Amino acid sequence: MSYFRKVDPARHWFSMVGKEQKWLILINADPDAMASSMALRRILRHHGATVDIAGINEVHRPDNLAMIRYTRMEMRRFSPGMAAAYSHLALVDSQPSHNPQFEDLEFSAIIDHHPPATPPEEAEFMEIKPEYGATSTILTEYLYNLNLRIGARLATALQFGIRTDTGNFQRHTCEVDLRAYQYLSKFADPQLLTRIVQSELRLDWLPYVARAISRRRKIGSGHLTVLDKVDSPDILVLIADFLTRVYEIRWLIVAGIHEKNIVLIFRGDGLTMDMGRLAQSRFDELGSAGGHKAMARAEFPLETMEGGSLDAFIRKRLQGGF
Ligand SMILES: [Mn+2]
Repeated sequence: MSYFRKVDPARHWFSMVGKEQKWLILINADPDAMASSMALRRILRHHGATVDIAGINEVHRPDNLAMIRYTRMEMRRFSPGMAAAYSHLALVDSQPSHNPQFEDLEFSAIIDHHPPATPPEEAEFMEIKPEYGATSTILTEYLYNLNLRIGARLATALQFGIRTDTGNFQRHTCEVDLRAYQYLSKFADPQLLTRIVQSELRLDWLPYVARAISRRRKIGSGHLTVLDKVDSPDILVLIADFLTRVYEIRWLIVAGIHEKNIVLIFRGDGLTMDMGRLAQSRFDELGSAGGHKAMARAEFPLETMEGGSLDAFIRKRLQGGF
């Protein structure tokens, strides 16, 4: 049984890639884009071309940084002057109309899984498959069809790309994504994948984690921790997700101040308390609030707080809510 569809047009097109070609693969760097670019580089190099990868953005998320470090991916930062040094440009996991930095460039290849642009993009070789959860899935099909050996680091990167874009197969995914993931398991390094997935923290976030733990208090059947000012609401999300790992914590709220707003992150087991309803009933009138049973968020201007401490303010708003 064959794992994947036949990709003869791609095979034919790759067969025309030659030694004299100098390729630059452009990406808007996220795990799926990075993994896809690594796979395309593998294919183009196999056909003799020289290949570089460049990202138009800076990577900040610790798991994405871990992916770059542990897969030893080499990626440059794109600048408009770079393109002239290459004979061919490729774009993966994106389309030229998605970003002004791509718009004036002429791409020889575009491989993507976002909905096709209108009017359609143009390239010598183009494959856009919006039904797929990840571009990494398309590249896995190519590697399979070309019968190329997939190294452990590349296979792990592709798995991480598929996992990330499909939210661990919980959203926008199809059977081929699962099959690609399974096929990659033959070559991937599970320890390496775990290492990447678990790189969730940055050293400068640890003081927030310490504060969140020491300030945690019970509130009804749940828990509340209030953090004051944070550099990014991502920190609140990260701490909320981290605390849901504690068995006894059935639901919790992590609150903090970001710029001129108060942000509340709600996490629950989906059984004890409806987080979306709690957020909405208590905080919607102050700004925006909502979510679903297990996850919710509220955000409203700092000036809404009627004096006193943020902790006291939140407790007062929540009174009688559970
Ligand atoms: Mn993608």
